Amino acid sequence: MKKILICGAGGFIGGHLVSHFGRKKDIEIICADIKPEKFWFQTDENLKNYSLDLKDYENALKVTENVDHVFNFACNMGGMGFIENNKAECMLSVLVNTNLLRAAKENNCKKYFFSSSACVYNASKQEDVFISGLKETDAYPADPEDGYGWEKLFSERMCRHFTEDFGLETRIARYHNIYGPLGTFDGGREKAPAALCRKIIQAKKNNLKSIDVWGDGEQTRSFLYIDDCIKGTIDVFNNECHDVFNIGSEEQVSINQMIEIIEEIADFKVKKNYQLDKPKGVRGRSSDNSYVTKKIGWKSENTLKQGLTKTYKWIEGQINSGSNINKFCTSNIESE
Ligand code: GKE
Repeated sequence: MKKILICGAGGFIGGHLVSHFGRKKDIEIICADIKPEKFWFQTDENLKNYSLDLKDYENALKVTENVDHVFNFACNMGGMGFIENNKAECMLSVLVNTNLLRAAKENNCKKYFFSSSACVYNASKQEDVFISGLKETDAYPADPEDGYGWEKLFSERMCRHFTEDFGLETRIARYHNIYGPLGTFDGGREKAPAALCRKIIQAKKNNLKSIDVWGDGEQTRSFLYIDDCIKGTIDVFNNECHDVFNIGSEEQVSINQMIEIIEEIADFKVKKNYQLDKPKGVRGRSSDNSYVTKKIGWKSENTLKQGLTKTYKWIEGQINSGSNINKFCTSNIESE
């Protein structure tokens, strides 16, 4: 029986990975997150669940004991509204990855996964509205997103050197704006897909004519549905190759185009109140999946419309039921 540790298990992607593994009989899952368990997005009381701070080396040592595989999603993160205003907090996640790597080495763990981000990419490649997708090689020369992106790039590098110097097998995926049900949609850390679904749901519910949109709406992104992300994560992890891989979508849309898709799902039209002083991030971003598809065969399957339909329905259900699942996200800790 394999022992798998999922760090950041109370967060969005971590929670979905726990639920994916939860269905398998031949593995034992251990979960860790800094949040108290009642605030985890998904939790299974039959698993070993730790609520502790992985910035602390002693805690990292404790949770990695006798573990075969480590998945690290634990970091302080959020959408543009969070990462632009909390650069030091984001960079402190370097302590999580560093101490987990040290502990994994000390406890002879066999393999280690690090969740990186499209925020590592060089800013000069993302200045136009529509860009050709970012290739894995576009991270260097380094000029990543300030704060959050620097931490991710540094931690990628740390993984690489733990492999080269200490023989710890590491795998890295660069996620491109992952979205879906059972994630943050309110409180300040939400990313654009969830935020805009929430705003349109609330506008429809309260018969409001307009929603606030950050920037001029012409900036572009590609958004990857959570099920594709989980499949990509497993594929990257299981592959022999330890190169860094994009796990993203190639369906590049402007924020205005994404709003049109959500309007169709909602069957409700809104006016856009553009807020030019809000955090905007890069002008254009999308993934080039040619390398990951060639090397390991992974590609995304859900269209943005399919993924947003499922996300919209889940958020609508949460809002209608008055759920407090997002309450904790207003505080200062949240994982991938
Ligand atoms: N969050 C949010 N909320 N963004 C909005 C909103 C809103 O109500 N209205 C418009 N936007 C715009 C933002 O100004 C930005 O230009 C774009 O949507 C995407 O914002 P985002 O989803 O918050 O985050 P980014 O794609 O800019 O950056 C995220 O990238 C990921 C990797 O691709 C990061 O925040 C990380 O969460 C992550 O690594």
